[in-house]
Amino acid sequence: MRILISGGTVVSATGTQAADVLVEDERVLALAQPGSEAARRFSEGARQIDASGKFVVPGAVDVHTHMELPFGGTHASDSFETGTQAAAWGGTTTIVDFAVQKKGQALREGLDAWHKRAEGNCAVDYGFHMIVSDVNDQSMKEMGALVDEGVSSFKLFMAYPGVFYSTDGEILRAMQEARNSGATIMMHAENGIAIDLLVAQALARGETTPRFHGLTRPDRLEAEATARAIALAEVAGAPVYIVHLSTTGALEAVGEARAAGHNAFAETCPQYLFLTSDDLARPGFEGAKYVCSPPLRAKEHQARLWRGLRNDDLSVVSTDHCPFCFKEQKELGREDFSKIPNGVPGVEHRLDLTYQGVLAGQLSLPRWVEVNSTTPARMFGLYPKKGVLAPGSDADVVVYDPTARQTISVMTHHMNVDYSAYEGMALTGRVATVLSRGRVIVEDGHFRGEKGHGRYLSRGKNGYLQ
Ligand code: DUC
Ligand code: ZN
Ligand code: ZN
Repeated sequence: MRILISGGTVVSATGTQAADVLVEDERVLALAQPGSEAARRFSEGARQIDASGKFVVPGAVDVHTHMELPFGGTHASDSFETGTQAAAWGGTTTIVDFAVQKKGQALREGLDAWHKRAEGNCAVDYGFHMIVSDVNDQSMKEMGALVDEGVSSFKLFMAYPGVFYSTDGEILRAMQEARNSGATIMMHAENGIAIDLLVAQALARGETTPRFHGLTRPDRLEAEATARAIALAEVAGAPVYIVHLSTTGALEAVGEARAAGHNAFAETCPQYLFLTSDDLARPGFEGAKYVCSPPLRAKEHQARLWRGLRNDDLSVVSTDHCPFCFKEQKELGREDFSKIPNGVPGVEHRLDLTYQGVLAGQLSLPRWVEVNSTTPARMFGLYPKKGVLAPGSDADVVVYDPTARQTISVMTHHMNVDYSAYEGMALTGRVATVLSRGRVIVEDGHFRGEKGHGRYLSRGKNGYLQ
């Protein structure tokens, strides 16, 4: 099967060029000069996709999703089936989801359970990180074996005492193990012990509405935890990747560590670039739609996050996609904000939202590709199979229409959740066509993929440390 994607502007992390993309079976065969003899010969018998006036970019890689995550007595509302279809609609052709080790379980048990949920259900390729909730002799022994079989990153939590939380000693131990096995530790950096006190005090004062979720998780406690996580990583001699970074103070801690030569990395998410604490304070219970952790912050932080994306102190945009329906699920916390399941839906709109940053002059086009595709692929051991359009790479390709207009709405999105955090937001730019391993899975406003097309990805080690 041959596909020729012709007439478009190919955008990579390093620049733009007018080029035709030659796809054979599941792989990119070559990039060719438009109208060249090579492209002309290849086109005989090939299916043609006209990309004139459009960008042709490597499929986006979302390294932070939570399909079906059990949280607060319920489960994230997207299954691997619905969530990966929504990802495909938005040009994301690879996800790396978080398998969860529950307390008392082996890492392997948690990983097996997530394999069962995903296998045969995904529309795009998928891999796993592992959430470590129990740092002990056994789980530390298992880490190296999991790295060898393609699970090369492990998330620890400084928040959620009693659930996912690890002490500083446990974190240091896991980082030492990561240094030895070549794993990357991903950190949820919020001081959960201090936060739990503030939450209890707020509830005792009768402060129960969603905006108190934000007020009890102050940005200083993210900055403090981020600096502490980096210090522990330095002591262990291990790399650290700060997930869902949301504040200026935390970004400064990452920037200082990087300037000093440490292997500190960080991602942010569209919700921190586009939504604010004002959304959490919407009247009535509406703010529950915006409850996630870390919480949405004051608008002042956003300019600094965009700058971090430009100067690489923020290397990746991921979504932390963790949808809960407003009715029935967010509802669990109507009388008590601490019972609102944490998370916002977002897997479908990362490329489109960050493209608004390109239009606003916040990101260059190549940087847009780099933070959404190339760097996440490299950071999590998927490059150059994913994250680039080059001979031999998987033919995960997005044809992006930079002039199309759309308005985000629950009425038209494909995520299995009954609201959009971006309802009514008017955007310029839209995904036109998506290929996953050489197969067209989205075109002309139709989903043409299928459940089970997505394959499990055994990942290598962090490509920035090889
Ligand atoms: N934050 C969320 O908002 N949801 C799931 C877990 C997390 O850390
Ligand atoms: Zn987290
Ligand atoms: Zn998360």
